[in-house]
Amino acid sequence: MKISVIMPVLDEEKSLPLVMKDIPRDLVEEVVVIDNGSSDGSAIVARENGATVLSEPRKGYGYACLRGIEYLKSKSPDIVVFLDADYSDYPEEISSLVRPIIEEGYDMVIGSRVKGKSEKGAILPQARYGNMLGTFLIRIFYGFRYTDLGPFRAIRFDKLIDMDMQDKTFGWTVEMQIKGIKKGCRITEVPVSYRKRSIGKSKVTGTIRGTIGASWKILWTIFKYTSRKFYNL
Ligand SMILES: Nc1nc2c(ncn2[C@@H]2O[C@H](COP(=O)(O)OP(=O)(O)OP(=O)(O)O)[C@@H](O)[C@H]2O)c(=O)[nH]1
Ligand SMILES: [Mg+2]
Repeated sequence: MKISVIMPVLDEEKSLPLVMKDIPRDLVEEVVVIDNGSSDGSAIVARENGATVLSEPRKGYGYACLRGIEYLKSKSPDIVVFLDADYSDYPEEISSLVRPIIEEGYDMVIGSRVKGKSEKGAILPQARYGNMLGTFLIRIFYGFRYTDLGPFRAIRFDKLIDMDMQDKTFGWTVEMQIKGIKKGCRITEVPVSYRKRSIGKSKVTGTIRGTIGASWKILWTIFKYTSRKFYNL
C-alpha cells in the first residue's frame, strides 16, 4: 500500500530533522511538508531531509492540510498519515497506526495519547480537559467513544476525499472524527506515545491565545455538525 505523510509546519526548523529521521521510510513513500509561512528555515530543512515541500501562505493548520490533500490527489496514495512537526509524537509509530487499515480493513485510525504512554507533563492539563470534553460531546451526540482528538492519525485516502474536509484551523481533527462517524467509516484507535515539546516554540495548547482559539474552534465545530445532524442540513 502506498502511504504518504502530511505534515503542517510553522517554524519548526529544529525539530523537523528529528521527525524526518524517525519516519519509517520503508513504509512511507512520500513526506509532504506544508510550510505555512514559517519565518525560520523550516522549508529548507524539510527539503534537505527528503520531504516534498509545499507552501501555503494562508495561516492555519487546516489550510495547510487542505493544501497537502490537493497535492496528493495527483499521487493517489492508499493511506495518508497526519503528523505534527514538533517531535512530540513518535514517527516510528506510523507502523502501528497503519496496521489496522492494512491488516484489518479499518478506514481511519486515531493515535490515542490517552491510551498510550505519555511523558509526564507532555499533555498539558488544558489539552487533557479539552480532549475529555470534546470526546464526551461526540459520545453524547454520535455514540462513538474516542479517547483523544490528537493530530497523529492515519486514514484511507479515498475516505478522506469523501469527507470533503472544510476546517481551516484547529477544528480540523475533530471535523475528521465526526465525519468519519457520519460517513460510516470503520474507525479504531491505537495507543501512541507522546513526549513533551522540548524544541521550538509552542503555538497552540502551550499558549493562552492558542488554547482559547483551539478550544473555541473545537467546540464550535462539534456544535456546528451536531446542529446540522438534528436539523438534517
Ligand atoms: N500549518 C500550521 N501549523 C501550525 C500552526 N500552528 C501550529 N502549527 C503546527 O501544528 C503542530 C501543533 O502545534 P504545537 O505548537 O505543537 O501545539 P501543541 O501540540 O498544542 O502544543 P505543544 O505542547 O507546544 O506541543 C506543530 O507541528 C506546529 O508546527 C499554524 O498556524 N499553521
Ligand atoms: Mg505539539
